[in-house]
Amino acid sequence: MILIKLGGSIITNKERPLAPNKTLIRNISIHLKKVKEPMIIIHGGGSFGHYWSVKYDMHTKPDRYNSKGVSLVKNSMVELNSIILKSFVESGLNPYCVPPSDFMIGDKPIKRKVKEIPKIAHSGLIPISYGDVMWYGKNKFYILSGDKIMGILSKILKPRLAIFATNVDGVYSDMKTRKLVSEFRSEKPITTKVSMDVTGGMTRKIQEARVISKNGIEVFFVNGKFPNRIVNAINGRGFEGTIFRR
Ligand code: IP8
Repeated sequence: MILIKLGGSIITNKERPLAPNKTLIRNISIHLKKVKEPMIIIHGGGSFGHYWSVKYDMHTKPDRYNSKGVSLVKNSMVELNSIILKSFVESGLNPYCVPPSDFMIGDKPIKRKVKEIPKIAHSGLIPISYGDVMWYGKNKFYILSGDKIMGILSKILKPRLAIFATNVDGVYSDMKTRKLVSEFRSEKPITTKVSMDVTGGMTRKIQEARVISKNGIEVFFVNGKFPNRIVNAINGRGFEGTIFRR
């Protein structure tokens, strides 16, 4: 079983609010049709969820955020998720939406619920979850990122591999020359000076990837703009990207 995170930067146009990248979503779904192994997909917020969370100053920290903001973030993620579900169906896949509120209470996973998700994947459907705004209790909400969901699911489900598809080729040791780091060993401290991307999104992904790989799960960073790289990473041929290993 494989976990795949489709970054918001590939499924949406981050430069424009509420702009899905329908062509790439379609192209990714067509490529995923070639995968014969059960998989679980997580997607990010891109110019949907992030657009509204920035506007209403909402973060990963549980807080009493503006109710309209909470509602708009939630609705925008449902909308982006529906676009993806529709595209998957049109490509002949059978997606099954699993919002994180199905397997989380507050900021904790419900293990029994999480363990049901791969069963759905083994039945021939593709469970799809996404970063979301979550009820925390005591009138508080928080933003749960898709990267965090990758960490939570990996820890409980121990997938064969976890793939982060982003809009860059992998982790660069130098942003100027775009020199790619081909492999990270999680037990070693990072010695190379890693240039993070502008949003800081890559920092969080690297942290999450290191935690996942410490548990013995291989983590691949690939450029999702070339969906064949996702398929190659799964099939173990001609891999282009960065691998995190224990
Ligand atoms: O794009 C965050 O998910 P991410 C989703 O994986 C929201 O960080 C609601 C902003």
